[in-house]
Amino acid sequence: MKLSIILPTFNEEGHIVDFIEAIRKNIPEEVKYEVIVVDDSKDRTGEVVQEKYKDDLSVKVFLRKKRGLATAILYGIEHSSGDHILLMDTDFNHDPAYIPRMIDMSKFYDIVSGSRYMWGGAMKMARFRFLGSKLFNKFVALTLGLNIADATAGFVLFKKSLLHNLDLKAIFQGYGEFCIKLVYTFKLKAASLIEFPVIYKARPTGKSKTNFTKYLFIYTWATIKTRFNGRKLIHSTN
Ligand SMILES: Nc1nc2c(ncn2[C@@H]2O[C@H](COP(=O)(O)OP(=O)(O)O)[C@@H](O)[C@H]2O)c(=O)[nH]1
Ligand SMILES: [Mg+2]
Repeated sequence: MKLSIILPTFNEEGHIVDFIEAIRKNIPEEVKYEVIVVDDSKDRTGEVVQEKYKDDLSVKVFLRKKRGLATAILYGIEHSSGDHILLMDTDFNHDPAYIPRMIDMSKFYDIVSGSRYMWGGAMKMARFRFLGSKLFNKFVALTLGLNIADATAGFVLFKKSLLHNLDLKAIFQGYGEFCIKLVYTFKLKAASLIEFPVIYKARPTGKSKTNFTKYLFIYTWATIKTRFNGRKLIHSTN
């Protein structure tokens, strides 16, 4: 396995090096990996990573400096060389301590997906956001026929070959709604998926970029569109 860990960053200067170090500590010795940072920050997140890892070929940094979470992730994937992709938020919400067990599970499943809303999972934040997001995920599962508790965590390890013949430009648009479209196309491909419980850790520095109410509307609309047009996200020709 070669693992490409894609890290989109926006103003994560205060903890990004600690985060990358925590990732490296948790990758088993026998696993080859690369860390790909795609930085759009106004602060010096990308530059700090560049300086720290200038002699380390396993950490690549792209200073994109234009907003867009989903397009940043796609950019990282397009510049990756691994056969497996791991997507993570860079603020410790997604705890690198889970990486070893995700790698283990990826030997048996095409997709390994962190879940806040199954037995053992949790997210310690405003109750309104937790319940809203949990309920929204039930709506996603029902609307798209996905047997999944958490389609929007975005903490996911999958085989890169699953991206073959997907309309990646149409999937990776906007903010976190790409997760819903991606998992839907994976389901259409009959890929095997396992969810495992994750507990979100608190972000050590900086601020969340998610305006929950705004994104609830955007994600709901994306889910409805996927229900009716999702099949078009897979090209039938190649
Ligand atoms: N490259 C890039 N990363 C972003 C952008 N917006 C958010 N992120 C990153 O996306 C991840 C999730 O953002 P966060 O603010 O933690 O959202 P929350 O966990 O939903 O509160 C973090 O790693 C952010 O740095 C963006 O426009 N560009
Ligand atoms: Mg976060």
